[in-house]
Parts: sequence; structure tokens; C-alpha cells
Amino acid sequence: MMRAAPAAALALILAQPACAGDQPLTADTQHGKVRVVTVTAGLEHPWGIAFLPDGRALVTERPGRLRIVGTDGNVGAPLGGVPAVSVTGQGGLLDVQLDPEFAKNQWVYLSYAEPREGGNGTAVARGTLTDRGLADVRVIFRQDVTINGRHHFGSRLVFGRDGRLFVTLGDRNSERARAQTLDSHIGKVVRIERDGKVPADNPFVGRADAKPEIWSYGHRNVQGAALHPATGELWTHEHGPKGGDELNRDRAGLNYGWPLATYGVEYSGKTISDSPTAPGIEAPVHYWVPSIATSGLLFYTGDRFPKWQGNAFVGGLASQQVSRLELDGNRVVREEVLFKGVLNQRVRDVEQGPDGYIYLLTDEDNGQLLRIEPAG
Ligand SMILES: [Ca+2]
Repeated sequence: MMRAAPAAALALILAQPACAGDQPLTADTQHGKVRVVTVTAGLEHPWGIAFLPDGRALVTERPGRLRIVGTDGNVGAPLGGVPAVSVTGQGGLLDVQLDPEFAKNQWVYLSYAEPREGGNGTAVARGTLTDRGLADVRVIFRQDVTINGRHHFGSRLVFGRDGRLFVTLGDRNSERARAQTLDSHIGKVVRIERDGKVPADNPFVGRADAKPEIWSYGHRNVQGAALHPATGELWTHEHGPKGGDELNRDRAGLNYGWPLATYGVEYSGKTISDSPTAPGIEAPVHYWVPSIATSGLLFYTGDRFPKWQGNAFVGGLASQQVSRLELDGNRVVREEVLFKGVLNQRVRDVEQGPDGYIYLLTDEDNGQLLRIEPAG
């Protein structure tokens, strides 16, 4: 008789592409039926995805692994060279992004909860992708406050059109008041050069009371970021407390309000801010009450879904959905909730593949990479 399969063997069985015989899920949308194809399953809490020029994808798993998923859905062994990460609560290995000149330099950026003496903090490392994994790995950014905590690490990585790197951060939950002061990276979006240096045109450069990396402030926990395809501006979204998730047009030097102005309340129901808006504070472009638990942001620009071009797609964790937002300039004019009751999985990231399809990562023990295609 065979012995019971050990856990490692089970993981191996799970980390296979979906069988060709599996019937893909379908979902109705305002613009026709779509198919939800499982590219692969068996990923442990995947967090971020970056497509390589050849169509394969780098995928992070929160417990600290970086893998390559082939176009056939086969999942490679964990790549070497990934920094040690603090796997606690929401912490671990988080986002992955390619350098704008990846074809030339093979540089890959990772964000993660860095283990430190006395706690942890969000960090960004850059390495060179080789056949054996990441080489010449160096840390280019460290959120400057170490917290012994499990929450609100951010963090998405997005390059501006000028080649500067935006890193979105969180307030670490216990430090919300510091989102309003400029003397730390708590509750901020920062902007750095590819080697971590401070761009000379950052909004607070030269101010003695401010960290020069800061791009914008008053953020709670930013887990979605993308460039608007028409304007090239950074847009972000962030988790509200109970209610008050926000989509923001994230501009230099501006205050996005947390915790002085929010549409949310404490989990206990207690008031946080008397008014959801205040002078000097940027109002969100869109907000959600109740919260959908936002993660992952895409502006769709492909040709597989012509009616969705220019729309924003926002993943939902607790809500197990994707929110499709139609924009008129910088205003949201319509929202459609996709995949509610269809996926029944937490959506961690939303990306567009080089093939023009939309890809989702699901935040589950047995997390999946899903491809959304038009059906019929
Ligand atoms: Ca706000």
C-alpha cells in the first residue's frame, strides 16, 4: 500500500496547469460573456505579477518565493536570490516589476516586508534576472520606520514615463497619525530613481522637515497603482478602514487625507473624521462604502476587449470581485461589478498580458493565475 502523500508531494500535484478537460468558468458582463481560464493553480498567496517580453510571467508568492510561470501554465521552481522576507500577517514577498529597459539590463524589482531588528518594514530590492535566479541583489529603498507589526505594508511598484519608480506604502496600522507628517515614510507614496537616489524634482526636496523621497501623503494602505494611459499620471487606490476604500489621482505633493478625512469609520463603528472631505485634502476620484478591500489596479489598453479600453479595473479581496470603472477624463461615470459569486476567491492583482487579455491573481492558499477572455 502507498503511504499518504507528504505535503511536498501534494504541493507538486497542485502546481500543475489546469487540465485541458476542465470547463472554464464564464461570467456575464454588460459587454458580453467572458471566460475565466485557469492558467495555473497551486500558487501560495500570489501577490504580484510581471510579464516578461517572451510572454512568461514572474509571479511572487507572499511566503517569499519568486517563480516563472510559462505560457503553458507550467510553474517553475523558486528562483534564487530573493531577499529574506518577514512572513507575518499581511507581510511577505509582495510586488514584482521589470525595469523599463529590462531587455537591456534584465533588472527586476521586488517589494517586501523586510525583517529587521525589533520588527519589520517595507523595502524594495533590485536584482538581475539570470538563468539561476536573481543576481547582484541590492536594497534600493527602506521605509524608514521599523514597526513590530503585521499590517499595512503597501506596496505596489510602478514606473513613471520618466523612468522614476513609484513605491506605494502603508501606515503600518499603528502609526496612522504619521501619515500626515512629512518626517517619515509612513502612509506615503514615494518616488525614487532606479538606484534608490532621490529625484531632484520630487515635491519636498530641500525642505528640512520632510523626507525627500515623498511623492504624496495621507495614505492608509496603498495596494494598487498604475499610470493613466492617456495622461501618464499616477493613479492609486487604497484600503479604507470600515468603508472608505478610495481611488485617487495621485499627484505630487498632495495630501490624500488619511486619517483626517475619510468616508470610513473604525471597525467598531466609531467616527474617524467628522467630514469625509476637508480643505487642502484631495477628494478621492471614487470611493467604496462598504469597502471592497482593493488590491491591484489596471487601466486596460488592449484590443481583446475594445469596449473596455481606457477602463480601470480594481481587484477586490474580501469582496471577491473585480470592479470595472468607466472614466470620462478624470471622473468615474459608471461602475460594473465583475465575477461576484463566480470566482469565490480573493482577487489580489489585476494585470494586462502582452497578449491583450486580462490576468488575475487570487489570494488563496491554493492561489490561481486566471486569464479573462471574451467568450464567443
Ligand atoms: Ca483620502
